[in-house]
Amino acid sequence: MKNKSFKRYTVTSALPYANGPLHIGHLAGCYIPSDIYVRYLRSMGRDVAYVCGSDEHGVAITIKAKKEGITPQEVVNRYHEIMKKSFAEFGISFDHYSRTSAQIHHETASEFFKDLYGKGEFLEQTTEQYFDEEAGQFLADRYIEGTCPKCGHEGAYGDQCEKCGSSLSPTDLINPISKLSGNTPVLKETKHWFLDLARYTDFLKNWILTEHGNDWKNNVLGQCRSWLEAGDGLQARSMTRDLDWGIPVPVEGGEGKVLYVWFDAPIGYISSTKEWAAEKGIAWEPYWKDKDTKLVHFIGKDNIVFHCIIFPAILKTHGDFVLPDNVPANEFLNLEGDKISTSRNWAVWLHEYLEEFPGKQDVLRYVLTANAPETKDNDFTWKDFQSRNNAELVAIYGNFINRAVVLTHKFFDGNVPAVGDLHGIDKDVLEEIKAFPEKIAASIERYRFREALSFVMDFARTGNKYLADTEPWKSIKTDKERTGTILNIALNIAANLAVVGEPFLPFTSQKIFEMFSLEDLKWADAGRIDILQSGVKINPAALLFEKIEDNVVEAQVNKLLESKKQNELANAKAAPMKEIITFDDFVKLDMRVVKVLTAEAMPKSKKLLKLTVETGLGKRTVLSGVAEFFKPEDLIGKQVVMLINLAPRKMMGIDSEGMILMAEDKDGSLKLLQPHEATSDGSTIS
Ligand code: B3M
Ligand code: ZN
Repeated sequence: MKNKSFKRYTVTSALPYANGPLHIGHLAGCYIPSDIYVRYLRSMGRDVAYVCGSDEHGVAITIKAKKEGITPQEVVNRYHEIMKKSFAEFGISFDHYSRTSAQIHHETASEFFKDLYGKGEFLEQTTEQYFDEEAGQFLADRYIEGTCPKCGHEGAYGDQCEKCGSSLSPTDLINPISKLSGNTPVLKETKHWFLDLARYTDFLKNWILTEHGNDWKNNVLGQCRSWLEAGDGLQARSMTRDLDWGIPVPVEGGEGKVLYVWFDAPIGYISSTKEWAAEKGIAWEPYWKDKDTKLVHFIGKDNIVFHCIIFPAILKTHGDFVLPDNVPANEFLNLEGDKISTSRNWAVWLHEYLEEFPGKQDVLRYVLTANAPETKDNDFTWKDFQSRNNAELVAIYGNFINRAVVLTHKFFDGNVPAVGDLHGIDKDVLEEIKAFPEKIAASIERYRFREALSFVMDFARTGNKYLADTEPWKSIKTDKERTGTILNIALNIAANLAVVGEPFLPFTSQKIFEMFSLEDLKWADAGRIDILQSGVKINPAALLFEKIEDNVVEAQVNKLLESKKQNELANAKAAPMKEIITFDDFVKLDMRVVKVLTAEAMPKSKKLLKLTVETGLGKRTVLSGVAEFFKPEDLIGKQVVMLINLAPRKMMGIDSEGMILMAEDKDGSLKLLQPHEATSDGSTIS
């Protein structure tokens, strides 16, 4: 709702699947944006519930468990803790972080299902679903892959296509393959409970396209419009699955079936709020049922259908819940020009980042916000990470704060100087200070965090320019009072910057507050030029940012390239077989075990070694392209396999009389073929 004032805010961010660690795509997609928004709301003194938790059901978890030979509960226990730790380390300031394997969530999701079931909202349908006869189970969601009927992407899952965002059913897939056995599945009857989404079309069209047609992001409206206005309309979607991991279907006939993960997961926001409220000893209902509550879901674009179509339909049907006021979904972040991929290890993992850049969480928060994929997919590059750190955080933000503090210690022994007569330049900068907080707030309120951060950086530039223009390091020589005025203003700009910068760079603002012995400053304090009173003693300058050298980011790029190479190797297929030959063709080949007598490098060749070998029929000279893989001395005395009746070839003026046989590995490296024990030179191979 435009400009409606709200009593409280319930802010959610997508529940991350507990099947792997977090990477920069997670932070950029929804966790940094939601954290910026919530920190700002708290600074504005608003009543906020910021809830999240681990998404612990679904096939992604059971596939991981099967792959590692452990239980799904063991998988989620591991990653629930890892993710919770990463969120805390990066200052993602949830009020509560729960998990969907928690009892309270099972109860809450079951209650929702029974409520819809009791209202007759489900279509109970027996349909044909894909079944893997070898694995003996139905294939739900990520257990089955195939070609997306909408965009042709060959890795589409049974419930959605990650490439075009389409929501799918397994039977929509072209050329479906079971991820369990690799076989083509068969169709088999099974009963499930379908949400007849078509029933909600009019309500959804009005609520989304009319009520929110002007305040939701275009990328979100575009996806919703494509579903709501699609020719075949909203399709009924199954809200249950033939799986043994998840929340048991709580109605007659539900044995052996569980709730679809996307039915229960968004209800996880409510369960998390319940847990949080119980711990605080307050009621949870106002945060989900009071019309004066603003509900905002922060997600990535692949979750739009679940948060804008399915979950609101469920909330609406339940009847007494508020609907999201906004769903500011981000697009995807790519890495060095390629899609971030857990399976290909093409990612910057948060735990690894912290090992390699300890204390630099704010640098990553800054870069991921400045480059956030707010309206289109965007790309993270280490070069950009380095240049933003060096040219913006070090050279502007940090340099300004540092100069103001260091000069105050140098010229005034660390005491905030008094303000004397104001010159024109002082009055101008004080006016500018007053305008920034409102400008930044307006962008945050509209979920434009990149824009808001650019205004914060402009604020720092203003401070930097004020010092450069007033040159207190010069004025001190002739006019101490004037210098004091300048530094007082500069220090108060720094204090203001810490307030408006806190949502984006919380760790840096904390350091500035400590330098100034300031606590509990709120957004309302921003714009004031007397936050730091004259005579107050400030602490020594703390290091806020430091230059990142070329070799550091080069190492990161090389690490990615190495993981790409390893991944390509792991997935590379063996060379295709050559055309079939006859036995008569084979018997023409005379392969023998031979012994290497001498070996030497060939001048002017990086690849060739010149060998003399004992073939059992006499000595031969052979040139072999193994110099990149073997030192000559490593070959002498070894028995190897040689094709001895290959016509001699002149190479570099030398007749090579035959060929040493090698195994070429996927990475192109050559391996010797040797008898497993010594044998006579000239032993025939057949
Ligand atoms: N677990 C995250 C994903 O699709 C999914 C979000 C649930 S939010 C209720 O990557
Ligand atoms: Zn697709």
